[in-house]
Amino acid sequence: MTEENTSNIDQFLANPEIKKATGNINHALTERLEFVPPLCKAFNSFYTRLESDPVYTFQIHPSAREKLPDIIDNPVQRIAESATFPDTEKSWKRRLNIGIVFSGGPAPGGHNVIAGVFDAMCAVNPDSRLFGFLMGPEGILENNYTEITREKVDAFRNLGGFTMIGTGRTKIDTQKKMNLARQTCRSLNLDALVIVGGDDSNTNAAFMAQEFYKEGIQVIGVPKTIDGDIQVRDKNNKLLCAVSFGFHTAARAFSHNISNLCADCSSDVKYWHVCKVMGRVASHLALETALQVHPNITLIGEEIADFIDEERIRKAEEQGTVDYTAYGMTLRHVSRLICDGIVKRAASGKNYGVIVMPEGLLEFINEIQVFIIKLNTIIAEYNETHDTDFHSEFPTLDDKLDYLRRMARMARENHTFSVWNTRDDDLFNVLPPFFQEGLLTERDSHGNFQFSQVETDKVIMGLVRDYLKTLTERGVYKVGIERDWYLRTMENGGLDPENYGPALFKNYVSSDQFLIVKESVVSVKTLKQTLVKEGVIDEDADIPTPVEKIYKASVPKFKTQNHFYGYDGRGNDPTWFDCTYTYNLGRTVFSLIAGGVTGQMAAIKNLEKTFEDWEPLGIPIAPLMHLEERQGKLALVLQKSLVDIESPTFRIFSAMRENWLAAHPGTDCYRRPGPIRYSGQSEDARPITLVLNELGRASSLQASMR
Ligand code: FBP
Repeated sequence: MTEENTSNIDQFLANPEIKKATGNINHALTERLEFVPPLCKAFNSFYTRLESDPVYTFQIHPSAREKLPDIIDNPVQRIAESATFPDTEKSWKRRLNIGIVFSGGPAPGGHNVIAGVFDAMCAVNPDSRLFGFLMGPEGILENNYTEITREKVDAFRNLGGFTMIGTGRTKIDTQKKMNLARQTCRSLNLDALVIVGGDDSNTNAAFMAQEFYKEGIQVIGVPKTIDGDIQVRDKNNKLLCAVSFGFHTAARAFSHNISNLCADCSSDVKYWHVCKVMGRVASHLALETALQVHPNITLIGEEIADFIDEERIRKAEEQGTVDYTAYGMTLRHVSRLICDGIVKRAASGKNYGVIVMPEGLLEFINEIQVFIIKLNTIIAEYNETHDTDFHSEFPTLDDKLDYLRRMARMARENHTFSVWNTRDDDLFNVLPPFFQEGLLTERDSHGNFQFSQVETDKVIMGLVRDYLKTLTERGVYKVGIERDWYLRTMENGGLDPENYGPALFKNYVSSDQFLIVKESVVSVKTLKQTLVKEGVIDEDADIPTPVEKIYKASVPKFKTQNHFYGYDGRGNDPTWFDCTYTYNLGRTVFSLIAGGVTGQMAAIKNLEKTFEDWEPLGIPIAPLMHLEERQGKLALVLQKSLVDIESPTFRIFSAMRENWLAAHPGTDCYRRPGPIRYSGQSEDARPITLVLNELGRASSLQASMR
């Protein structure tokens, strides 16, 4: 570049209009930063007061009582508005040092949690300080933090991501790590530590609350995860927290994109868009996306696991045996369900569509779940026995397969019990290598299987493709031919449609809109044979060109495009619901800290109702724990909530499924939820899952449906 050019471009860049057009600050961002979420009624006045609520009780696991003795009997704390607070005003207004950390995957709204804590804290005592630990719990262990200032908070209000302080998946799970965390808390003179995370991180929060109980460092959890699997009910099924934050935004983001795919595929009618949506285990995101978009096929893991094949059970009973494979679906069965939908739509001329499947689907397929558990155990045992890391010892897939093969062989030769036997090895070796690799992938620090690393969609769609090939060969998978087009094509070619129709189509007389070529016609050769047999052409005549054209239009091409919706949605700027929910969660956190409690999770009750009914509260974490298999051992963790297939929402979804498949002539039932908004309530006021459950409950749909 010449000197003259350089100075030209410099002048150009200095132009204020160009600066504005190319700058990082745009109108949409400024508006977002300025949005002020409304506050729950409880936060109307300066003070809040905690009120223990004995109405809510929990089924306590004995192991939780043993391990978390000082926080196990914590009650639910309601947060109430308080005009005056004479007795404890002094302690309430004391100068506080609070630490906050994000843990696990990002979820839209995290910055507003910080903003809520910060605003409430500063309003009460401007000398209080908030420290953000950097890059997740690792920041606590390494005393790596930043002081959160108003400037930082203002730069991230209502914005997605966890960019302000970052996040990470380190687990504080050993005494050594607990001691490091204690040192950090002491060095910053922390009064309270806030852990914003999912089920595992809130589990961590409870253990830290117990550990720091005697020194008076409070630990408060915040329910974060786009997966939507933190939902809390008490022993009597009373709902305390309907959903974790971030879920709504992620689902809306996926839905907006997937609805665009609906528009795409129904325009050029040539693709099936296969959309895998995040949700490590639970299928809440897939269900909400289905309700937002009405895709043609949606798989819900919890339903697949619940399936019972009555026919197999009956057959086994007749033979005096038990068929365990009759419970839950196999991968093959799932693929057949999809094929069924595809074939039905094709018959109505719709050889395109949208499929939504949850990332964690494999968890619900028995045969795969068994592999996951066995491999979890093998990897954990190897690491423990050899004090090393399985994945570094066996870096390639071949190395890993070799190790498994040796295990199976030893068990066979020595006649000993082994988690991995020859049968497992044989079955595993039939799987495609990319899938084997996925199942052997490294577990996260909490011992969770990393579903996002497995190409679930590829596995299932591979089977779908194979079976569709068989159905094509059998003449079952065919594209329906529109009667009008058939008539025009024949007449334009100078042929009598009435002469050829009954010979060519199996429903020429009965159907008025879409005609299906006979099953016996699966090639040009069989087409000719059929036409000759039906007496419409002579043995030595050629197939008339229009007839061949019509036949070719009936031959389906199965073309797919795969999409993964996850990281994009969890980095999205939050919806009105999540902006408001998280800002109020932040306020709730501060009230719990000021009220002196520990081992509580900040929550908002009545999220399923309209905003006016929202009630902030603290939920004790310890009583929510149960035992779960982690890294080959039973561990005390917060229980994940899965999709309840008896819930009104699921029942309604299930009832609508046939409509959304739209395997009939006419338009599809796609819904356009539109882009995410943070202002105005309308679409972004609440997840549809919550709305339907609430409406169902209110109209006692749930009871009547059972
Ligand atoms: P959290 O439970 O930590 O919020 O994370 C949820 C999630 O987004 C899952 O939906 C997904 O399977 C996983 O994180 C992906 O994790 P990673 O960021 O490690 O790839």
